[in-house]
Amino acid sequence: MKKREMKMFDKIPEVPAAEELVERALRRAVKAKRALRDKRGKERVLVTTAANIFADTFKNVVRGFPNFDEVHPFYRETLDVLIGVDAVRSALASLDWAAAKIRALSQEYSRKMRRATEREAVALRKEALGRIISVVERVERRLEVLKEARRLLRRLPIVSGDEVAAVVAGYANVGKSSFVARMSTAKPEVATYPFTTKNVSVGHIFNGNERYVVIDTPGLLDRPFSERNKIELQAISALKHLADVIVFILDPSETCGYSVERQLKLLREIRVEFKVPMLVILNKMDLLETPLGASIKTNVEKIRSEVQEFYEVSTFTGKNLDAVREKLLGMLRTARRTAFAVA
Ligand SMILES: Nc1nc2c(ncn2[C@@H]2O[C@H](COP(=O)(O)OP(=O)(O)O)[C@@H](O)[C@H]2O)c(=O)[nH]1
Ligand SMILES: [Mg+2]
Repeated sequence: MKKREMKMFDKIPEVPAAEELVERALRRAVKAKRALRDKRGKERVLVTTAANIFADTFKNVVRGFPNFDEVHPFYRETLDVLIGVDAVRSALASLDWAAAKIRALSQEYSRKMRRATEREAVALRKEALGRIISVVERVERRLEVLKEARRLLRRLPIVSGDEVAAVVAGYANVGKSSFVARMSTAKPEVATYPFTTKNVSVGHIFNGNERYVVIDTPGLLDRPFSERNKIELQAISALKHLADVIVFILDPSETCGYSVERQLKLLREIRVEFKVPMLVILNKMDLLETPLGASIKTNVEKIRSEVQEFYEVSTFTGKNLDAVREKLLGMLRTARRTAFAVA
């Protein structure tokens, strides 16, 4: 996986808490002061060093955040649901304001201190630091918002705006994770999805120079929507931005614990909700050779009466997985072309 994309939100520097930042700035200012001999110079350097640390920290945070008009809608929507894009934007604007205000104060006092006596310089330094720190305190809440936004963004599954992704759906235990592991070369990365406590795993399918994402979302696309709470529905809604193709896995052996009827009901729901091309896969076909064979055959016919095209595979034996891979690559390629045509 390419570093550039993997580290998408790593550009955002750590956002310190106000108190921690004040402490750090004062400590460094005191250190800088020691290097000077002239008393008035010492007082001035205390102010300018602390001010620079505050202003630089704020500026770096502002610069590190992505432009939310340009990020993948998945990130924007997730951030919006959990924190609010407007809250983040206005927090960034506040930091911008604070940085400018602090620089202005630093210059103003620095000028005054050059003309002051030693005693006046001490008083001016106290006054300057007091005013500067009160600006920092005014953005305390904003820093908390940004700290939270950064934490959230860095925990999200990694998909860059120009990547094409297949999202895997189907009831629990039908073989979704086994399928992702079989399709993607690298060991899938696991990220905790912030809406739920569930893990999302992101694998990649490589084919020559092509690269696509396969996303497994356990706990999200494995139950009917009617059984969902609000948070889960929001998560699913955000996921819609990620999915260019849905891979829907059915288990006609029903060893997953769900009847084929229920599985087909979920398939219909997801087809309606996602409105993207769907690849239907029947897994565990190795069990045809077992006593379950007869009921599997019956279930395959049930599926056939509803689904025009599907692949019968086994992630255990690898049966038909090459054909599925080719088919999936074709669908992802088409999705990419469509995306480019729209853009
Ligand atoms: N017989 C058989 N069992 C399978 C196959 N694929 C997965 N399983 C089993 O089904 C169970 C669920 O698989 P998993 O990939 O974790 O399903 P998920 O919950 O949909 O991610 C596990 O016990 C697997 O060993 C298959 O092709 N054949
Ligand atoms: Mg799984």
